[in-house]
Amino acid sequence: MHKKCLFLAIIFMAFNTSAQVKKKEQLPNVIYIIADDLGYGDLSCYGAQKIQTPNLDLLAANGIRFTDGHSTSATCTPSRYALMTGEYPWRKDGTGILPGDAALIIPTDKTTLPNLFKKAGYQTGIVGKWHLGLGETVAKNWNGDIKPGPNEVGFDYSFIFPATADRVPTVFLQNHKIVALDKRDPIEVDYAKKIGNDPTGKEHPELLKMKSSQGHDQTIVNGIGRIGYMTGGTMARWVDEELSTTFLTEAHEFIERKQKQPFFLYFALTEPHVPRMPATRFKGKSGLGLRGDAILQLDWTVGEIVKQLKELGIDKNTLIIFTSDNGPVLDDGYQDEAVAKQNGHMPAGAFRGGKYSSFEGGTRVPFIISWPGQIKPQVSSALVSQMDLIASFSKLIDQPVPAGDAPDSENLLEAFMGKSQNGRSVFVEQGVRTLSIVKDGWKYITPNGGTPYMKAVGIETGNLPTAQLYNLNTDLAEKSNLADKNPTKVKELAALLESVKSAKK
Ligand code: NG6
Ligand code: CA
Repeated sequence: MHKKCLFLAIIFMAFNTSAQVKKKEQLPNVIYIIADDLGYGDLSCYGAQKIQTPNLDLLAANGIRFTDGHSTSATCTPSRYALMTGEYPWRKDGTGILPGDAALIIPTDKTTLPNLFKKAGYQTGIVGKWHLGLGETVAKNWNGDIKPGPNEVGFDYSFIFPATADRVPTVFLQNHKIVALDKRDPIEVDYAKKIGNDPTGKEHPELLKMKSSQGHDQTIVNGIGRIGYMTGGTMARWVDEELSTTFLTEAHEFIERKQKQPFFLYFALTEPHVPRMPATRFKGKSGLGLRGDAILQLDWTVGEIVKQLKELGIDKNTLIIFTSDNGPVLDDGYQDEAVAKQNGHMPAGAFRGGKYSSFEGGTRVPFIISWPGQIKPQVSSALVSQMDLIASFSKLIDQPVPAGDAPDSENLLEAFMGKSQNGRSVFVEQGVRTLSIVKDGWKYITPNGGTPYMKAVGIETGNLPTAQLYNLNTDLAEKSNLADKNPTKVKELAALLESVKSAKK
């Protein structure tokens, strides 16, 4: 009897482990690629005529091309906050565009997109732009271990830059440390006052290889004026022309190392954010100036990743998501001829506004999902957002989200797998100063006293002191404000927005 029990127990254990192993084998690798400031109209698969993006076109042709895919916000930090936490960023103070010395704003004790994967047994890594703060305080020692950061919110491995390409410190961090830092030349960073003796763009414009059109006149690094002051770390400073290939090499190496396990890679590209300074071989290639050249570099980079997956024979077991953190902008503070060489290119496609805007151009971005053999190629009009990935992947990898975490993330797995065209029924979009709400194609923008037009960047913000109501089903370009004609709808959506805002989360 005793022996029989033991025998059964062994059989049971063997069966159980083999079931577990099988399950793990079936889990797809996931690569989340997020561009910086890439607009809906910037890719040829989204209708761009003046620029060709063959690699992304192929990804879209083999997967789902979403036509109503969104970031939550029209700028970077809040949008990435929502992706990471599954929570609308406007619920939390301090989620606006962060300076390069900000403290970490992602909670370390809640579910995040990477720690969801990690819990399910994935190897998790981030390569690229971070912009969610580092360390416990603003004043921090950049020369020791810098934490908490990506490694404390779920990434086993990180190779990042702290904020944006135009903000100091212009260095890479590998896990907790600045790469190639010489202890004899320590780094200091200040956003309030000049430190050290490095020239600034303001005092020495003659040293600049690309002049600023607004701001960007503090410490000069690699001939480009930055936001913020830094001193030291001379050897560790990046060369902008090498930024993208450095990140690509890191991404390649991560994939190579982890190819045998299920992995989750968050690959945050820096194109086409300012300063646009692509590798020399892309310069002048698009005919649209450096912004277009940066988009060519971005497209090539994605192609190189797809190529590697095929070479390793893991392309069929790898799901790729490609999207952007917010809408596009031409002149974002440097004289890089983005406007002069626009040549009829429409970076936001048919949509009004762009980065910083409450109009659709602010948050409606390219959104592509590909998983060869598993997802049927199609175009989907489902309303989906990056914030929904936590709840959706939770189902795909069978890893539950603890109650109360990722409160605004909706399970849209069916839409993300191309099995349904139903997405969210309600979505709140965040401009710089104001919120809008979309339901059944109706969009209500709350009244706002901010400027209707940001002259420096040439973008309509969507701010108006009175209510705006658009019917996106018939008026994608938000040209016809129906608020006066349809006060009932305005009232209904205003009340709905209030209820979303006050929902206990
Ligand atoms: C703005 C910067 C802009 C860009 C943006 C953040 C100026 C004049 N403008 O304040 O260049 O850095 O912040 O972009 O400094 S984001 O994509 O990270 O949100
Ligand atoms: Ca951005």
